[in-house]
Amino acid sequence: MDFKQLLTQAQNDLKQVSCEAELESWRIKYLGRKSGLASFFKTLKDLSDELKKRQGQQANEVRQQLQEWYQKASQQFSNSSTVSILDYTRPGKKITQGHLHPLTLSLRKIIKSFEKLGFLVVEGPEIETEYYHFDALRIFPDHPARDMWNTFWLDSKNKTPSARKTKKDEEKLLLRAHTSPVQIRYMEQHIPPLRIISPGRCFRYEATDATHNFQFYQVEGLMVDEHITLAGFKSLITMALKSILGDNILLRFRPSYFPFVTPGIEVDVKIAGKWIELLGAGMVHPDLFKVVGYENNKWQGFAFGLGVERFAMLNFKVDDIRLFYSSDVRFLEQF
Ligand code: FA5
Repeated sequence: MDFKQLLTQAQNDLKQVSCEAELESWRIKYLGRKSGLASFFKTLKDLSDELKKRQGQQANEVRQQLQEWYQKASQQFSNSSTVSILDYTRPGKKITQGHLHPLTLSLRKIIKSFEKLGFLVVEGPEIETEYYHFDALRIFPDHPARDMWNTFWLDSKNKTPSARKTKKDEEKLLLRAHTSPVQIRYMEQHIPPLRIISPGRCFRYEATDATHNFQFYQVEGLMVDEHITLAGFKSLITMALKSILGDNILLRFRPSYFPFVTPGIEVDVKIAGKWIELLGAGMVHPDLFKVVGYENNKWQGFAFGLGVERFAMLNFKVDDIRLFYSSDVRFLEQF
């Protein structure tokens, strides 16, 4: 086989190659399984030992040379092809942009409207002790009102003895079913006047329906000062709710019962001919002030706890609370 001629021909052919497809044909012709060189390697075994050695070596060198040329050329094509596939005149790919969850949007709206009224945002733990969640709020063991908060109790045995620093830490643990324990935690640490809201997740061991979920958000509110009245609360909450839901809403204040307020009320809003309960509220029970060590008879306060999902349902006209937790993109994309 004339290796010299083969190399010259291969080199000349390579000069004509102008795209990747042509280079591939070139590779098949000179390095492929059916190439002249490959056939030559097959005949090598029939030659004498001396010829086999000499010609075999030459053929190997030729193959190496061809492979080198091939690699160089294919590298050039891959460099230039990245440039050629970029067509700046084509319209770009649409990037789908993420956005906030409707509950986050509602929560932010509620927080903003209370911040405008001078309320400070504070947080409390989602895992609570029986003391803060029930006893300090006058919901004593065996009190029928405990049934109002269907509770997820936690296995507190897991708590290590070193983590139990005080008597209160030995209490049974639970997932909070309302944000009211934050009232006690905050008042223990601060003296009035105070004005706080506390947004957060709550959990209830109950069957779900269109307006109830086992997990939901509440925003707790607490204002303590001298000369606080229920009338004052009514005007403040009306102002806040109108700024969140619009000036045209109709509100209804109903008497209700919660052990930690006296008197207790509930506030409903009328939507599409139906009254929907938005929040529970009332004047802080004087026993709570005793529990946190406030001076006798000096302070009054009001507290409220509102359901964020109910707001989101009204705001976005969603008729089933469970949709917020479904992670269904078809639902979420609408906000
Ligand atoms: C309470 O949880 C009281 N802590 C509220 C309160 C605070 C009263 C301060 C007085 C003073 P209630 O269980 O009614 O009350 O819940 C308050 C609001 O949370 C309800 O009006 C409702 O909007 C919302 N909510 C309650 N349970 C659920 C649930 N399962 N799913 C969705 N929202 C709920």
